Amino acid sequence: MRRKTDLTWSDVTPKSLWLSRRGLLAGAGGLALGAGALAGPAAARIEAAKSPLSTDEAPNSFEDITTYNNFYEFGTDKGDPAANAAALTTDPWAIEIGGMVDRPGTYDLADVVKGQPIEERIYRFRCVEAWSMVVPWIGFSLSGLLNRVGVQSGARYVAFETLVRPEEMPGQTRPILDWPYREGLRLDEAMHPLTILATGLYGEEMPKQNGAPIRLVVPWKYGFKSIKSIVKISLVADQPQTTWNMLQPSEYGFYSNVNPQVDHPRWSQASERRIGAGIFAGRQDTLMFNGYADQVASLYAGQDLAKDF
Ligand SMILES: Nc1nc2c(c(=O)[nH]1)N[C@H]1C(S)=C(S)[C@@H](COP(=O)(O)O)O[C@H]1N2
Ligand SMILES: [Mo]
Repeated sequence: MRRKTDLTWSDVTPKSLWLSRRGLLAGAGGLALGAGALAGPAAARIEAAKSPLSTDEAPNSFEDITTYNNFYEFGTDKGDPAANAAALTTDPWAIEIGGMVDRPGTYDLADVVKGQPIEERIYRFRCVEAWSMVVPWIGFSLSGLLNRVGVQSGARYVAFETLVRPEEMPGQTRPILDWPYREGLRLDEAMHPLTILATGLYGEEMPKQNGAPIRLVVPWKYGFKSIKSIVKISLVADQPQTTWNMLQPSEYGFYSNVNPQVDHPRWSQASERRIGAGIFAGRQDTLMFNGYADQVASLYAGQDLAKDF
């Protein structure tokens, strides 16, 4: 366990130094991590290879990423997850993988991760509420896991569910959302190399407020698609029910691709506020598919994205 007083190097290292150190380590063999010597007592480090899929935009600070969160199981204020998530038991952890797969079962977390190449993926992250961050995730491509369990030919979608445990998740004692939190992807979206299961960030195990021990990250979609603390993955034939779409289908679509041309009914999606940029920074333009259009636009060829929002 990491004690409150134990700061790790990402807490205490200025971003510029962290970035230059990252560059140095990259030169020294392609591994971004292994900086234990700087750290003193630290949370478990995760070794991760750098990825060409990372952005070179500067990551947000560890503090921004871990204190400004949406995780309604712990409350609806941005500070609630950081205040309440420490109580969540994340070890042991298992994921039930089922539906149209060759090897269904309940897999321990270690077994889920086993054999998957762990990479650092520095991604832009755009919430539907029109704020954004840059996060140095650690994880592996969801496709690697799906290939391992064997996707059967009838499967067209992947459905995900978060843990239900109201004893540890105070938000779940109230009907804020229809628990469990549910999300889903079309199979081609799930198999896309940008789509990852993240087990950490800033080179450390995933902080609980960010979705420990394992969460989805789909960087070209609004943040609510990136479901946290996953306990169930199902391969299914039909488009699954998803939490925000169930709550308000006119406002939150199944696809929820970042799209500056399709506004939310109650606010514009044309621009965004970068968390941590400072009060004088101003808003920045939101990019089609959150800047990942070159990689993902072809998935939606022939679709009307105003209709399939
Ligand atoms: N289980 C669960 N997953 C969730 C949410 C949630 O409330 N519950 N919030 C979503 C939303 S709206 C966003 S913006 C991101 C926030 O991720 P972060 O706190 O790591 O930035 O998590 C998404 N995944
Ligand atoms: Mo969000």
